Amino acid sequence: MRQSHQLPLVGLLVFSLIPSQLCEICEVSEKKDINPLLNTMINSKYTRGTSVANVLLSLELAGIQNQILRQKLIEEITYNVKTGVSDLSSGELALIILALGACRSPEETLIYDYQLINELENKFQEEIKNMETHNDNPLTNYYQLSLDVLALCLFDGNYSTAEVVRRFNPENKNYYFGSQFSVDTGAMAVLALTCVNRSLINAQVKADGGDLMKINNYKKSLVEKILSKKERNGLIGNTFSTGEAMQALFVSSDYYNETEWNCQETLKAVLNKTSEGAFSIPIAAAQVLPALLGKTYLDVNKNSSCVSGSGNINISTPEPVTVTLPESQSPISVNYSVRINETYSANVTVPDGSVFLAVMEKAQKINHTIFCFTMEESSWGPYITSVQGLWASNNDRTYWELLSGGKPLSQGVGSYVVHNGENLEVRWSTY
Ligand code: CBY
Repeated sequence: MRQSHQLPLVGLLVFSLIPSQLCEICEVSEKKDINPLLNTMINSKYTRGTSVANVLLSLELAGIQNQILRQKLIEEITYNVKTGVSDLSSGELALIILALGACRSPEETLIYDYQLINELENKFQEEIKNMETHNDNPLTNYYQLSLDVLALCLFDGNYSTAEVVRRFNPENKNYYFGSQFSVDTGAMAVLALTCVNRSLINAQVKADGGDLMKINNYKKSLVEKILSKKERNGLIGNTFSTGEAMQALFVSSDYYNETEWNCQETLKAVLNKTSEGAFSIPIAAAQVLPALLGKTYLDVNKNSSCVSGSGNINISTPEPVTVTLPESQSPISVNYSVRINETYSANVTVPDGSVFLAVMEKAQKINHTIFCFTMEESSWGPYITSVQGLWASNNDRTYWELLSGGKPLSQGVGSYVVHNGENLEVRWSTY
């Protein structure tokens, strides 16, 4: 009699547990939803300068079996390594190590053939040295320093835990651009600190108790800052930082409680952006893909190959790329300004569908003295390095900020499509 009363109760309990358990599995259910990302990565040309390592890392983590593409990417990386590791920034090298070493792939040997860990140790030291001589400013930035620590930690390189503790305090200015916390940077730091944390625990060094506690506290505070950047639509920071924020939150579930983050909502928001074509450059697709499959960069040195939960995704026949209609050539006109202390403006006419860069090029033709500029190729496309002969500098934390209607853009000059009547600006700024 008693038992028969309890049975429905037990049933109810089990039933009520199921939904919450399901919620913890936060990855795409329909594999076709990630096809736009795969197509972007597969169909790209991968000429020098694009972020090949990022794409390879992402494909390996996703368990994508496309040997032709894999070989192409590995060739490109090997070329980069052979022709000059010295030309690579610390973070670029860290990404190469992560990509080559991902999931026990046979290419891991390249890391040791070319002594890449050793090279990275030196580059990390140079970053620190630069901070000591240049007012705490690294050669690159904290996103790259985090990648460095992550790669050194995952591949048994040398780094000092004390240095990590000294540098990665969440109040450090390098986590911020202006007054804004950089979600991308914070997320990468959480991944790095998680790795350091785990290896300290594994090593069971008692004297490290203090460091361990500090690293835990840093992580907690960074996770709070990341969660405070949650938007109403579920994105964290912006479209392009959300995938990395998800990775950071996946490895930090002990640091926030269930009510603070609805992973499904974030996943849905990212999938919406994916279907809108927001991740249309390879690096954007590569950075968001692992999280959609429930993976993180910490899975890189798992002892098995990185097979996704529901088996390998085999994409020998990718879906055809969506062909964008030819741009209508009807001209549009925008207002373009360069702001240093004064503002220099011009009305510029460009074909409809043009990107920011086209506006800058047109303005330069109109008045070279005022609108001349230089740029360099980055993994995200062209990055503006100087305007009117005034150069951005990492040592001074200065850069040329892009704005529309007074608001900072979340895309670079090569991607942002301008609109008729828009007020575009490049502004001499500090971060
Ligand atoms: N990657 C890096 O080293 C870059 C790290 C990163 C945090 C990066 C964003 C995040 C990422 N996921 O890759 C970053 N940007 C940094 C560090 C910087 C600074 C670069 C100088 C330095 N110290 O290394 C700086 C100057 C603050 C910066 N980004 C400027 C800009 C603007 C560029 C304008 C120009 N002069 O050309 C711009 C356009 C913002 C603006 N309104 O001016 C900008 N960044 C943007 C939009 C972005 C996003 C790109 C998104 C896109 N679709 O194009 C970004 C993903 C990224 C690249 N920056 Co920065 C951030 C985001 O929106 N989520 C490692 C290396 C190995 O690849």
